[in-house]
Amino acid sequence: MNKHLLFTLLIATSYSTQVLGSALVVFDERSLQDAFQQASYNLDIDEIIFKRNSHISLSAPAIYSGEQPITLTGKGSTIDGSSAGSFALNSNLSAMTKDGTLIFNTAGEVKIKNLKVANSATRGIVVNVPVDASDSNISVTLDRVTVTHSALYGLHIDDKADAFDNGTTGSDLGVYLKLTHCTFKYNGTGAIDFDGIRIDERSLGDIHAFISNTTIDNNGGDGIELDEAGDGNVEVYMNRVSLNDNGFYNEEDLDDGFDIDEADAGNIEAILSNLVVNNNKDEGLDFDEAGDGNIEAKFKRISAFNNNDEAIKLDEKDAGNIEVNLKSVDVEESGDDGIQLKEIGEGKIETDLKSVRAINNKKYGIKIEQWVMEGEAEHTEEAGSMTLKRVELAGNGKGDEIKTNNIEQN
Ligand SMILES: [Ca+2]
Ligand SMILES: [Ca+2]
Ligand SMILES: [Ca+2]
Ligand SMILES: [Ca+2]
Repeated sequence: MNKHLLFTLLIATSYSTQVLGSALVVFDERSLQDAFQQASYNLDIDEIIFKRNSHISLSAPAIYSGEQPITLTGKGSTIDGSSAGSFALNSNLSAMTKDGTLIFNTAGEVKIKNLKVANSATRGIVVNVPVDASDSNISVTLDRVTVTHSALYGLHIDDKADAFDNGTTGSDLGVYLKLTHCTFKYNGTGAIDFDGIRIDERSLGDIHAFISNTTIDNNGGDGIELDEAGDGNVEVYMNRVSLNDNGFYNEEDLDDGFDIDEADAGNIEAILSNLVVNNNKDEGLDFDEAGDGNIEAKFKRISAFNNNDEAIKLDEKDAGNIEVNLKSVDVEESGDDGIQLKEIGEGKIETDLKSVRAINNKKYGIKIEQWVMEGEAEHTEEAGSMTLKRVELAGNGKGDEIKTNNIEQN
């Protein structure tokens, strides 16, 4: 498209939207909807800039379906999504909807800065991965973004090919998520099983999540769930994150602070530091790995108090090992074990605990079990190992020894 034609087109279609180079300036619903539409067909538009501290109520979802990378520069603005779409409850009280307040149907990079999305009638921010997308991974970067009081997910990145997900159909791409200085609170309070943050990654591709200085509290489902199936890993790095008071919405099946489900080939690799994980209604950290692949975890300076089930639970199945390194980890007042590591199938556990405290947990303070088949009477594989330095257990319901199966202390 030549520049003159583009200019004419922008003038013709943007009576309510200001144009600033390759960016559009928005301040109300009409200009915002306009900007999303224009950016969806005009590859030259790569940024939508909000007038500082705008308050915009949407009466319908704003949908971006362009191919190019897009940046939303919020400048402290708030989008109210209380009238942007709706959902239907099905018979098991789960929700079906394609709606969200801000929807991005794109494999282009999505960046959002300094914006609040509040009161969404369905989901807050949604990124749908096109099923035929290829090239580079989906990339979503949020900085100083707050998503609160969404009825369903706060943030949803969806790589499932259809709503009747059979667990494996999705794009060949993976998902890269970066969150800095973000807040996800009070989401998932309109139907069961909706999380503050949810990534569904299917078919080929990894989930890479980098999250720092972020608050993920008081969400009805899990605070954050990373759900990966098909070939590919879940690789997560968190620093200075709170995961408190999540999982209360469905009393029949309560939810966690942080849930990872990794299936088929691939590892869970988690480096977590400076986390507070309190008062979640199921587990605090609940990581499940199945199929070929390992759990590799390094946790440092984590406190997890008063979670209703285990504070930290790592479960590895089928071929693969658990390698866990815990340093300055404090688990107290859990409703089950404080820390539970369980390895089933071919593979071993190697664990290194330094300055770990497990106090007043209802069952074991620490349980580390390596099996081929859970409950087998005889050990048929080489024992796993644990290395302990300054490990303190006290007041735990089933005693203050570490409970093990086929683990030798170094
Ligand atoms: Ca994929
Ligand atoms: Ca996998
Ligand atoms: Ca495995
Ligand atoms: Ca094993």
